[in-house]
Amino acid sequence: MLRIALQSKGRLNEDSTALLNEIGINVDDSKRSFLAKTPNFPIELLYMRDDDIPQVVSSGTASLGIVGLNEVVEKGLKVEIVERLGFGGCRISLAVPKSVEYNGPQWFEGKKIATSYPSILKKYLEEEGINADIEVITGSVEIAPAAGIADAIFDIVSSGSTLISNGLVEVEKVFESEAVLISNGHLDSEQQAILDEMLFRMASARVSRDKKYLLLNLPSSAIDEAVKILPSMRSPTVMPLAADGWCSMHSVVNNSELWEKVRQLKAIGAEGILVLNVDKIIL
Ligand code: PRT
Ligand code: ZN
Repeated sequence: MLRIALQSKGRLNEDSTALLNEIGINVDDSKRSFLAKTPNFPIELLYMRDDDIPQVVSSGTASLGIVGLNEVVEKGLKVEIVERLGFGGCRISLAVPKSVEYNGPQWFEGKKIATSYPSILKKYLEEEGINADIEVITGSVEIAPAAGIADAIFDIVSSGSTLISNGLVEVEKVFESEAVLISNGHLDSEQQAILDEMLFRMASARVSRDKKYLLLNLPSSAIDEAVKILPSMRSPTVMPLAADGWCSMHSVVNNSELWEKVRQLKAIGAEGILVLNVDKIIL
């Protein structure tokens, strides 16, 4: 049995649950309790506030956790980053009131900066050789300058609209974050095998996301040219059609290249092109 700590509610909850479901681990979010078992996979889900996840993983209460890299780095506890998960993307930035004349990081010298991420900010200020006061605030950091609590803020930004609506301008992007899978590195062999199975499924799911399955009819004389356009996983599948001189070709292509491939295939006589979503590619 492997216990995984997840955010109970908030920005990462939905995507964390969706990731587990995508890799075939059924999570019934509607009926969940603080500690929930999954019916078809040997893991236990521990739901909690994101701030507490690095601590419960580092202490061994949970073996794994899904949390923002920002929380992991801020807490500075001993955990391993097993995998970057590609959701929950954001940055932690310095922002100043739009009325000030900003002239680079030295502007912050002697200023007061409000943040919920004092340790990441302290490291940045040290690296830049800036002396500034750090005012730790746990919520609504963006109102600090207007409320007279601080001269500037250091906070999470994603679309940037919260900054704009509070009359602030993002001036330094200090830290890039996304959701990560963390471990305390103390898994027994059974737990490691469960984690390996999860990572294998995640890798397959990730590869499948960008792929499309392509089916088309082609004059048999154009097979060689079509194989050059569609290298596929090994080589495309070719099957004869009932009509003489024609074949059907099946292949998997990157979504980003789809329309270019379609154009090239049409140019060599491909017809009846079908594009299907790929659910899973097993690596
Ligand atoms: O209750 P709990 O403690 O579990 O949750 P929380 O309120 O501390 O965190 P939550 O759910 O807001 O965020 C969880 C994680 O999501 C963060 O630690 C980040 O890793 C990640 N994340 C991604 C974000 C954002 N995007 C984000 N936009 N966390 C917070 N925000 C805030 C931002 O600070 C701003 O105030 O959302 C607001 C809107 O952002 P804009 O730039 O889109 O306007
Ligand atoms: Zn939190």
